Amino acid sequence: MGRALAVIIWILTLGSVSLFFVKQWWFPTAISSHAAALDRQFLITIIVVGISFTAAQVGLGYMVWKYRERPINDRAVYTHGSNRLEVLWTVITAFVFITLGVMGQSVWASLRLHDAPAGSYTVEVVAQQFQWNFHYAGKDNKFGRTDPQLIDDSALNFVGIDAQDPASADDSVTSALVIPVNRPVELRLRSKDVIHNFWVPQLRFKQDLVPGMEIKVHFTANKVGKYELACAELCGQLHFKMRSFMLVLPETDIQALQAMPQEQFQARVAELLNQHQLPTY
Ligand SMILES: [Cu+2]
Repeated sequence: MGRALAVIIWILTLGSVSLFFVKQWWFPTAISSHAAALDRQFLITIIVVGISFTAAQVGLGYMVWKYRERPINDRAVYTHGSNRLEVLWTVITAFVFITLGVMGQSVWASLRLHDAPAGSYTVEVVAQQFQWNFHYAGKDNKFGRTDPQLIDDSALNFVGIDAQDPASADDSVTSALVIPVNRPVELRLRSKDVIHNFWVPQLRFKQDLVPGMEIKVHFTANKVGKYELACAELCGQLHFKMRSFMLVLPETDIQALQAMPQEQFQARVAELLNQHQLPTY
């Protein structure tokens, strides 16, 4: 029985590790400029973790095999273990994980802790149960004033735009995110109710939207197309409805959209969403 169990452990280990070599289920093709660095970091992490996992499971199988039950009537022996070994593998593990963390933090920080480059395209994102609202500044490049008191879902004023403010006259709000290709984009993320999470797998990052906070992230998308955008935080009963799309368009299309009044902007976005196909993966 002990031998069979050891063999099962080894087979399970081999099976699960081979999934990573087959790459049948893997990330969709990335479309952001920071993705290569992030994917490289992910690969390094998965290799380090994979080697540790394999070594631990092979060792486990070996112990199961070696100390299997045998038909001899030996008395059990007490062993205390080895403090030296305990310290050694704790230090090695800590060193490996801290090193991986330090290696990965520069990509992470470049998206979040540094200011977006000048000339970035800014979109204000307001998440709510259970929809996305993307607020665009329009041709004046100035966001109209918003006020939580003015939020009125029944009047479709989801982000509380103040119609009295002249800067808000050319603003638009859509449920899909529309951004230019090859130009830095800054998202200012906020939530009206609970924690939501912005996720486009092709961009290779996830970011929480936290009530009471404005969180900024920036990235550059480098491929025109339509991509799925999901809320990746279980945010309530209809969480599954928080699916939307991100459209990456040539700069000229963005300029044209910016110049449109809201109804036209929304109609054009709906049209573009129909024209573009999701990538297959
Ligand atoms: Cu959500």
